[in-house]
Amino acid sequence: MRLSKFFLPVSKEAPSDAAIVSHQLMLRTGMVRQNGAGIYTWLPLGYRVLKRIEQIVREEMNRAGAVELLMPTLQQADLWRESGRYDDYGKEMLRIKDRHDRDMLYGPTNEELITDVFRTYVKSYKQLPLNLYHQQWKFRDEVRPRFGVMRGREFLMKDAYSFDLTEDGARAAYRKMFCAYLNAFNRMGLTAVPMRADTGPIGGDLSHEFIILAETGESAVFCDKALLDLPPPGLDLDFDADLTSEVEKRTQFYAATEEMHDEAVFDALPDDRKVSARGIEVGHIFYFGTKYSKPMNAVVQGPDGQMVPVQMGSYGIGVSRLVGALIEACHDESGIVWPEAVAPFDVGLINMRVGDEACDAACKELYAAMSAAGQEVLYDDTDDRAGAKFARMDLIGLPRQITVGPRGLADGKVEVKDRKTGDKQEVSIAHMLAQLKAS
Ligand code: P5A
Repeated sequence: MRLSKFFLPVSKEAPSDAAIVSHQLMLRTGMVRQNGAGIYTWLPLGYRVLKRIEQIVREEMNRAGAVELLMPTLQQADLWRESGRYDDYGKEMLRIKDRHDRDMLYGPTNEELITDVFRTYVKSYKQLPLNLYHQQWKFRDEVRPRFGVMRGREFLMKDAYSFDLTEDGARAAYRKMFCAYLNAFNRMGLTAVPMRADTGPIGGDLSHEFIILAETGESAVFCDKALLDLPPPGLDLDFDADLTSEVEKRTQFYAATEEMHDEAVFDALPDDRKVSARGIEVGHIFYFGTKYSKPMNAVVQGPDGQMVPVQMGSYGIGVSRLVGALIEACHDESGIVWPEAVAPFDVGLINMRVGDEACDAACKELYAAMSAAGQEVLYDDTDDRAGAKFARMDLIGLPRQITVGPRGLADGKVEVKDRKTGDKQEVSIAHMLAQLKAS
């Protein structure tokens, strides 16, 4: 992508109304544009990151055996009357009337809708277990939308719903999601800590939040340091196996959000293992049994011929919130430092002298070779000053920067900079092209 043809409205000034660094950086780098309280347009740079996160989540859900579909954003109120949540949900639910005066709502979550899909098609235990998920926009009329996309009103969520015949089956489904979540966040370059959590309006008695530790996090959290040092289950995990030990390996350590905090248990930990911090909730999983299937009559025939309400759980990831959370975790004084897996482009190619025949030709050749090798390149072909170009590349945080200038070119070399470490190396173009061809 040529920068001269891209749409990257960066600004020098830190916006005055953005209270945390991720919100400031998302506005400064032109990733999002606020259109109303908690409502955003995803501009091209931000949209690229959102799509990369969505794809990692998709791959890890699929690996764990979940099946993707897409439900609508607008729902009929009738389904929510069946479950009893239409009145319970309160002011966070945006209620709408259509032209026929029917009550509709913009979905804050999809338990009712998916239960309706399930009861229409699934009648026998032989079709179980089943886990269906989608990534769709939600609307919650939050009292205080803030911190940019972290607490929006319209936000993108991945929500999965599991269906099992028995409670044991449902708990096994819960463990799969627990492990898949750790792998997904790890692939994004994040350490997410699973913590016992309150179930709120979703319900049930078993629930974990996945928390990224960050000073600007909205919730106070408490955990055993030993939990932070554990590696994720790994992408070679067998999701058909019993995952009890994988989960227990982690749940044996104390970790709780403020609502579930047990002062006495935490105090008993050795001092050097007590972590009392703030965190960002990037995921939340629930087991709630028959809370929706019973009132909505989602029943299946068991092996003994009896009809029983299906056992359910639901599993959410804040896909758009993750963009902010990632920036909170990955930035320095010059701007964002994207982990490779979620970066909007892999490489920033800087032409120091646009219009110079040799510089233009070298950039063109490198751009073509990197693209052919599957790398996404943002090519700065503008005639801005060198200082402005460097500052902008640092600000938007692409993992690698390649600078092509007349001085290096005289020796057949370009400068390669690692955004994270700041390390710079002179590399021969011929060598780089040969490597790209071989990759
Ligand atoms: C689980 C999936 C649920 O809604 N039903 C379907 C369950 N859980 S949740 O915890 O309420 O939300 C799941 C995740 O969505 C993100 N999130 C938000 N992101 C941005 N702005 C918001 N206002 C917002 N509210 C929730 C969080 O990451 C949460 O873990």
